[in-house]
Amino acid sequence: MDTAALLSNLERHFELNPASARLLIVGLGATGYSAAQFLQKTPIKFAVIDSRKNPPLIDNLREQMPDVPVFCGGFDQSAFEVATHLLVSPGVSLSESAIHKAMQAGVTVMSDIDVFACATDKPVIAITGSNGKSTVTTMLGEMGNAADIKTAIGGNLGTPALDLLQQDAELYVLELSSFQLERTTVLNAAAATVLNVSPDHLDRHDGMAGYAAEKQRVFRGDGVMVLNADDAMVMAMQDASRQTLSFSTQTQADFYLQRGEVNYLMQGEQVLMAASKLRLEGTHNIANALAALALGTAVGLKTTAMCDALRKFKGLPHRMQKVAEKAGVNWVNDSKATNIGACIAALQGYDRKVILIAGGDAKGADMAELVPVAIEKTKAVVVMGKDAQLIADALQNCVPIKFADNMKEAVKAAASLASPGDSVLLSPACASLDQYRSYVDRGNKFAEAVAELPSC
Ligand code: UMA
Ligand code: ADP
Repeated sequence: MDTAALLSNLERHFELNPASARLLIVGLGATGYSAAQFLQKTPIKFAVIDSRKNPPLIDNLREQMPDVPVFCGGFDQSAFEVATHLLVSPGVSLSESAIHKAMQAGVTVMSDIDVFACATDKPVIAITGSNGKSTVTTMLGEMGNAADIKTAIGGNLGTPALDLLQQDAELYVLELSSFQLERTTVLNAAAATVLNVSPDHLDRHDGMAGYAAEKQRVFRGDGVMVLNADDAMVMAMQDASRQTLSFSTQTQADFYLQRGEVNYLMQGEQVLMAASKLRLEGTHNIANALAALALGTAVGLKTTAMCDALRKFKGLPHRMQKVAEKAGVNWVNDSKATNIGACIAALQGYDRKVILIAGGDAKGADMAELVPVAIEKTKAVVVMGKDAQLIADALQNCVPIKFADNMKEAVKAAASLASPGDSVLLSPACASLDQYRSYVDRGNKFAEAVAELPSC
């Protein structure tokens, strides 16, 4: 799409007149930097603000865009006062007082996803949910490319949406977080899904209802809605006037798991593939595959190509990844389980009790939800991090608990509890940022600590 079409879309949807608009990019992380790079190629005047003194990309910005005004070290109200539009990064809360005041004064808030939507007329698949987003987004990328459709994947997954435009793809697959959706108004995805809703980010949203409402925004527009028939909160989002495809591992939906001597992935009466051909563990990954098949079907991808891609897909690191077998004990890294739903799904995949390592920042979630699955599926739980005590309080009297100060200690404690044939699962049910740079850092530290254990 050319710049004229982009500007016309921005003017139509956001009353953004390139001659008079003053856009302020709030947050200079991956999102803010990609927005600056993109806007620099347009006549729109913009500035950048970040509350950190030295945001990581400041040097790149100053070097490549020396004329762009940058404010660091706080949210200076005067920068907000001259702005007509704010492009707010997902990590910045809309309840920040400077943003709140600007909104009250009539300034328009938008997201990088809005600008992306105004900049492309190619089909977009939009994926949100509490868990499985990255897995399903990556599956669809492989499916699209297997079907010879040039497919670009990104968004919350890592590559900011605006950077994807450089790939000039025929199909875009976006993983979207509740923060991105909360400030997005014009994305009209050809197919969209809320994979599931379980408690997460409750420290930033207005309870579960508020969190689910942000997720539901993924369905804005008139594309195909892909719904999880096993999740009541998702099914409540159904709109009878819209084209819908459902998926389920429990009942006969449009795409479903047929259980029998051999379990099959089905589309109506048609057998798509045996579930055993998936290389990923756990029923939740069968749900992910069914969701990806439904989304791909909605945009016209060929079934054979999609199934080929699924058969080859090995999964992403830090999600139920076996890192070692030591002294007959299996060590599994599920560091990406940053909320309770992911931890529950991980535990439910086991048919014998495991030793669980959990903890970190619970983000306001109620750890009591872990009790039934902990009783059924854990032999002992090692807790660590900021909310270790919260988890211990919830699980005391149910399972033996051990405290650890860091990953090395947690791994040692788990090793002392494990016998040959056991599995030790790092599935923290919490964010990592209280002790680690990211879930990747946490998963790597786990693998390193396991590598240091004696082999027998
Ligand atoms: N900032 C402020 N003030 C604040 C908060 C942040 O100035 O109060 C600044 C920070 O100093 C920083 C910038 O804003 O310089 C950071 O922006 P950001 O936190 O929005 O992060 P980005 O680097 O733009 O990355 C974001 C997503 N991060 C978040 O939503 C927190 C990335 O998702 C995403 O990959 C990227 O955009 C590209 O789309 C990461 C994530 O952790 C993986 N997501 C959360 C999750 O999956 O649970 C939602
Ligand atoms: P997201 O991008 O939504 O965080 P990922 O695919 O990265 O999703 O997986 C995150 C965590 O959730 C991992 O621990 C993974 O094992 C678990 N998970 C993946 N899919 C599902 C699902 N459908 N339901 C519950 N948990 C899941």
